[in-house]
Amino acid sequence: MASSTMLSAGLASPAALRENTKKLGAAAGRRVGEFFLNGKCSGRVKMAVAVNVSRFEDVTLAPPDPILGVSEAFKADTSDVKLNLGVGAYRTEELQPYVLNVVKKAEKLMLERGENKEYLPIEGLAAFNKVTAELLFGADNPVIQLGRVATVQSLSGTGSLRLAAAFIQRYFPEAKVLLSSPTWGNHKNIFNDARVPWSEYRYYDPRTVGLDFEGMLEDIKAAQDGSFVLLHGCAHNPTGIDPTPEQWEKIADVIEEKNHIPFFDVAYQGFASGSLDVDASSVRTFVARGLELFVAQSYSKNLGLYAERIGAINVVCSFPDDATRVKSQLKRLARPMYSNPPVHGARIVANVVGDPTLFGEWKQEMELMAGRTKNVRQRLFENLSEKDESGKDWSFILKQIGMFSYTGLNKAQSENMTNKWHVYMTKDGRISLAGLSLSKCEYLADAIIDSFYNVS
Ligand code: PLA
Repeated sequence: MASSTMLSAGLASPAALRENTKKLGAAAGRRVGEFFLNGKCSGRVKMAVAVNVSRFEDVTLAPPDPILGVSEAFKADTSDVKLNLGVGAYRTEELQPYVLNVVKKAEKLMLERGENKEYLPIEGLAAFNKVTAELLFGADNPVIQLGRVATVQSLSGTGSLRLAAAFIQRYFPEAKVLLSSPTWGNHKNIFNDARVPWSEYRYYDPRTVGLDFEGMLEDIKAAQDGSFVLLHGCAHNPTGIDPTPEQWEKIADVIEEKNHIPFFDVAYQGFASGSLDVDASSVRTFVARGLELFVAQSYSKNLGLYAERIGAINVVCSFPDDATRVKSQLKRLARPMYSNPPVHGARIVANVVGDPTLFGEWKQEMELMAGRTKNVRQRLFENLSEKDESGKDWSFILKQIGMFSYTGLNKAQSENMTNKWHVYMTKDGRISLAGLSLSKCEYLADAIIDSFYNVS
């Protein structure tokens, strides 16, 4: 059958081919219009009718991703001194990627057990879901004991956020999401693609290079009741500026007063302070007040599982019954999106967190990663302070926490960092300290000072 079809297509006259293409184009056009893109879509493709005209003519070239695109540009640079401070990925002092020893040990165990590769259930690996919620809320937290949390393993932090966004779009169609200004760039893409409207609340104050706490509270207060408020659980990306415990309480007061729904993005638990519990304290503060909330979790950074795509979405509900229904709908949304999540990383997390020895070793390795990042932060501050003859106060770098430093460099200055100094970073002035070594701090300080004072 197949070969005869191919043969007849091969022998068809050009006119017949054109006619066929026209029919195909028309049929495809209907399908696109009626079924796949029901409603408005800015990127709609006009169907081509002639053989030598591409159907993809109207597809415009997307710009490189502001974060992941930096790694692509870095790879293409042949300079010896180049430095990739773009994406938040931990490197050793030798600037090499790091696979945690506990991950290697867990993988060895998995290999010995000869585990299979069958599909996971839609909600993911049960052992993973159990430990991930415990790690976040604390194993003895009543919300866990009472079965008030719907936990679904998803495709790392991003996929978990996207799944929750689809849930919000379906069940809270009137609601808006409030995002900090600035925030991780992909948040906007995620909610845009899920067709969830968003607006921003003030967060960063360039005058103090700190938190605009009053502005933040004012904007959260001014938003329509019942909005979702996206909060970075710890190590705010890109600023590295977190509220203090007292400020978190005040934020919770306003959110409670306005009947808003907190939505935490926890991408750096354990990586900010070096302690899993300290970094989860913002979330736990809100849970202790009996609030309903969402938390997206990621194991990319704290366990170095970047490419394994391991994370979860947790929805804390008022009653166990709600949690059961919410979970069933999260599964309903996940099934046509990606069917079910990957097993390999989920087993690694379950083995590491579920085994007291490996768990202890993980905490040590996490302290080591967070510690190295802090040392680099300190050294960069010292180098900048020594080299800068103007007496500018660079201590804001020390007040920031986590993988990143928000340098205050503008777009042109950040471009100078890359074009002149081969320092790859995002154009908002963010640098990943986790990708920096002590020995490169001096070079980086020279680059920052040159860009800061010689480029406006
Ligand atoms: N949320 C925040 C706040 C993040 O910073 C990141 C990752 C994620 C979620 C998603 O991570 P995951 O999907 O890998 O779990 N941000 C990185 C990488 C580290 C990125 O942009 O994808 C960054 O460089 O900002």
